[in-house]
Amino acid sequence: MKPNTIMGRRDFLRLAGAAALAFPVAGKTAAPDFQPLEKSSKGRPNVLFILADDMRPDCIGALGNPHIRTPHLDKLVARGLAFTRTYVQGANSGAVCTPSRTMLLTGRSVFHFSNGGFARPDQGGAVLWADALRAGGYETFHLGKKGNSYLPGMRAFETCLFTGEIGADEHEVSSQKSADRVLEFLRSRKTDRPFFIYLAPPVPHDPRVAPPEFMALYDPAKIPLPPSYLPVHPFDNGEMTVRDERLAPWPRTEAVVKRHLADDYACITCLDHHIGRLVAALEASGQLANTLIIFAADNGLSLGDHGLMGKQNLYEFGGMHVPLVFAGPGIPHGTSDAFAYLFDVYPTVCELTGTPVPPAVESRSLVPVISGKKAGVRDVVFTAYRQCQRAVRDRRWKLIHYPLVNKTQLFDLEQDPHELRDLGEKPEHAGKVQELLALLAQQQKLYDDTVPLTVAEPQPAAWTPPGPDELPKKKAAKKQKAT
Ligand SMILES: [Ca+2]
Repeated sequence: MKPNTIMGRRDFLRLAGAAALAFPVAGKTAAPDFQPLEKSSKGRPNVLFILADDMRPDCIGALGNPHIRTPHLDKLVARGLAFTRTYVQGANSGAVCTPSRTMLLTGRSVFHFSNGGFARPDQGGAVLWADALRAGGYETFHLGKKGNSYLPGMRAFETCLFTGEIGADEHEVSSQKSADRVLEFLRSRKTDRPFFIYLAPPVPHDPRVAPPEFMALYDPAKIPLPPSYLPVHPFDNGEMTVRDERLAPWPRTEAVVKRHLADDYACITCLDHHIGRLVAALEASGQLANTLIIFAADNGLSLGDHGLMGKQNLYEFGGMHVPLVFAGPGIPHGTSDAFAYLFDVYPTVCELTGTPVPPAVESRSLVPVISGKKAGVRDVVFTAYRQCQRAVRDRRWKLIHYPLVNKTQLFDLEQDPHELRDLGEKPEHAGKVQELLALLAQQQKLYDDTVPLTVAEPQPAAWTPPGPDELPKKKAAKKQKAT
């Protein structure tokens, strides 16, 4: 998705500012029968964007998980629109957070920025999300983790706080202290401008600890295993011993996986509780009806699925599939199975707030779906992980290809949403594999992904886990650099 023109950042800000003055009300592409904004006295909705860190798409009660308690996210889902097929486009690093957040903050594809891996040095034309909203008349506020993100994108916010500066890097109190600081910001605001808050605490990222009252809510024995649970991944996906995968020993026992799930759920329920405090404060101050709230996560996570424990894979319940919920003025109620990329949030928020979308933004506004004008904005989703994994899916079929071991998986997601039955070697599906490999190559070309789908000397796909004497000690594992 290449923009037709690359407008300089300064030029865009000048023009965006002028456009905001000339067209202070949203809906530049809205149909006459769709009014995305419930106009306040100032005519623009506030924006509260909450970005969880490492959260699976199946960890919101209202979206079908009866084992987790998320009453406030449930309310958000009930009065909003959940995009149930939202994906991070890919990662050029084991620290999936970094490319994911860079895409969000720049609106640029992972294949078009240059922090290593397979990326190309093409970031020059980017207009940062904070700058776009600020030029559109917003007061911009950021509070999030500093590591594994995109510093220029965060520092572009008028107020940029890092969780480490307010004692919120400590995971047990991170949700609470982050919410406290946002409430302080809301109380102390002096401007008439609407706000754009970007809140990204390091939760439920490991170490998965929450205050005892939340940890006590979950008995690991009562939490079911993921449908795709396996003790060991059946082959080498190119990233078998990355930091996250070393958070649990091999084989992944049922007890260990359930413990990880319980801890993860406790951290999410704690985050949910503090989201509830923010929503209550907005309601008490009369601002809730005019505040667009968006909840998402920077990446997904495997927790025993397919024998994996991290986000360095392309399974549906793996690294790239994330939750995404919009709620607020003009947002209909329900769920959408339209394909979305997480970084679609940038142009979507622009359009919902009447802010011009910078030409350099490569993702797509979801407003045509939100407004009911279209069922979707793309037909396929393409995802990537470093040099070793590529995937493409349509509404029924999904192919994952591993170039370094020359292995291809094919799943019928209609019949097999948890990817339990690999059809890639079945002769009757050879045509479908070829069709999807061609579609994958087409998507690579579209986004300038130059990673070859075949290598000269593929490695054997068989894989044996490290033995117990090769495992890191528990404390050492926790101290490993976060991804
Ligand atoms: Ca993350």
